[in-house]
Amino acid sequence: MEASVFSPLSDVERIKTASRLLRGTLAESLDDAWTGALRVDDTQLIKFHGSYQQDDRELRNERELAKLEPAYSFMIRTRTPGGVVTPAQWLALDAIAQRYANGSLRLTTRQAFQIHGVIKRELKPTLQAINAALIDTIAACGDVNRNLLIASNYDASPIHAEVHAQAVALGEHLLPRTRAYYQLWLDEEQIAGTPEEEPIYGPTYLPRKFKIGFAVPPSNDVDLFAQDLGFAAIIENGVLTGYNVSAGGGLGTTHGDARTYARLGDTLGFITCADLIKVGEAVLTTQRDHGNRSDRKLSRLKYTIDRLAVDVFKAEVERRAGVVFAPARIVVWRQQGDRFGWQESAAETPGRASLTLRIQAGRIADREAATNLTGLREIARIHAGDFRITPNQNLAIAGITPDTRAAIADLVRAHGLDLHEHLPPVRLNSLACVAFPTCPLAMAEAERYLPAFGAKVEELLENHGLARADIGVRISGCPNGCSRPFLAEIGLVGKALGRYNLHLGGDRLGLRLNRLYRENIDESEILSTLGGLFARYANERENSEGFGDYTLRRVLEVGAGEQP
Ligand code: SRM
Ligand code: SF4
Repeated sequence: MEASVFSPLSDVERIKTASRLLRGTLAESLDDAWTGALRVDDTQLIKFHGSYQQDDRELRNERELAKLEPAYSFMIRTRTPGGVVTPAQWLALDAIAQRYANGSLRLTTRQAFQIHGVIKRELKPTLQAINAALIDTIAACGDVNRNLLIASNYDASPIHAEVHAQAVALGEHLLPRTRAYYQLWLDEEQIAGTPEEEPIYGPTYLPRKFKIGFAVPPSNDVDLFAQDLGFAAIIENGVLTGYNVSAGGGLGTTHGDARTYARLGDTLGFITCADLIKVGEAVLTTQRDHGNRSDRKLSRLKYTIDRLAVDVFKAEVERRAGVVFAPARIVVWRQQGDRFGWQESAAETPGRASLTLRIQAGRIADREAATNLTGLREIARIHAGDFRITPNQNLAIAGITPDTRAAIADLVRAHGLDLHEHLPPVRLNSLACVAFPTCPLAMAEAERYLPAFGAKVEELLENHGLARADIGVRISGCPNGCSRPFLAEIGLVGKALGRYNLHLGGDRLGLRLNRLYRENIDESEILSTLGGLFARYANERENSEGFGDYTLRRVLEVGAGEQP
């Protein structure tokens, strides 16, 4: 481990250093019945355990006037690599959400579950219940490698399953080794004098969050180039021979801070499967030792790479891994997003089918219009396969047996889970982050705004004879970009309540960053701007030109060789 050259260290570095491998004073904070909050330093440490302290932002003023502390509660995020859970695990998470949280499940853009609204005294029982279902939350948040994003449809071919298994092995290798999680939440005894260390991370972990994705081309459903570290599976003569490796992707920015930017990963080259873990660890430790530990706005791997220069970074990874990158193999990307509806069985699971459902903004709840949560509970009771969260906040019911197929289809219809049969493409391929009321960083609505905004865009498209246009729309409540809006054909990025920056020009494959087109505009201006653009697109597009490509060519007028 090499000493950091950055000074002064950020406060989070001080907290990690003093934490005794992520323990801090969490035990004392949890025992303190006088407040619903943790001690300030512990609010940073609890992230590594898979939870964030939040408060209901809509109750802030009212509680302040009543001289009450904010309505503190906790969000818990699972570590579910590739988003796969069994029906029994689904039922357990559902029951946990009813008993301890706000009664809904949230599917995330990184194939995890989030539950919101857990109060402090119920954090421990909630985490115990999650672990009893054989799911954990270790490293789901914090300055460590996060939940792995893995190409969905992993039973589509034996290759998908192989990639999934190799990805999971890398994820396990990169898990923190501290026993703090087990001692704090699961009552494991701490044996005095037992040495404990973090062989990969060291005592201060990484400078910042670290994200890995695995794609199986031609599908880029994981938005591979938005990841700190990306692996694109290379299949030659029907065999998985290795991966093209990309590094330095990341989307978070800060309004008005030109030092921050969204960036796509650079392709470093090809490695064989045998070198996957060595290279994964080398990229992570290079970032551990060279990342900025002074200014957290500039500490992601993308900034480290730009500071060092890609070639220097690549040479350092090769030195650490003892692996030389071969030239990258040619990869053809043909699709992004999810394949909705029924997929018939793959050869290795004869007779079994899967059904991918549209879940708007990933929220599974019972509402007057549709009882999605109940429907999925009923399905979990009879389903013999598993459930898979897609990287786009949707849900696949995978491995459906012939004897349950009709019953599952009936339940899907009865509980309004059949949006994929009714919504036009523009509303199937949209994402929205959580934002209000729980996200402390939200500047504008996202999840709660998506259905209404989607309906208005749908109407606009219909008015211009574009009802079937397949356009990707993504809304984030702030420029951190949790719904990956900077890759969208139409991206809305929150600026203030009811106001957004409008970004245009992404492609439909997640291979190009979009550009800021209009700043700080409200709904009426967004819709009138889009209406005008749709009218032009309807008349001026060439052949099957996508909306993002069209806006790049005719609206943003980006010339060849000058891609954003
Ligand atoms: Fe995110 C912070 C939600 C995917 C970039 N993100 C947050 C927090 C935890 C707010 C906070 O720090 O207190 C949000 C919690 C909201 C809530 O109430 O639940 C939050 N992020 C989410 C989720 C749930 C969005 C969703 O609607 O699905 C996604 C959870 C993923 C998971 O399961 O692990 C989520 N976040 C992303 C992605 C997309 C991705 O990873 O593919 C990004 C952009 C890619 C990237 O990391 O560059 C993303 N989230 C951020 C950032 C900006 C990081 C940066 O480099 O600047 C923050 C803020 C931060 O870290 O300081 C953030
Ligand atoms: Fe919160 Fe911003 Fe992420 Fe949305 S993009 S969940 S508002 S941090």
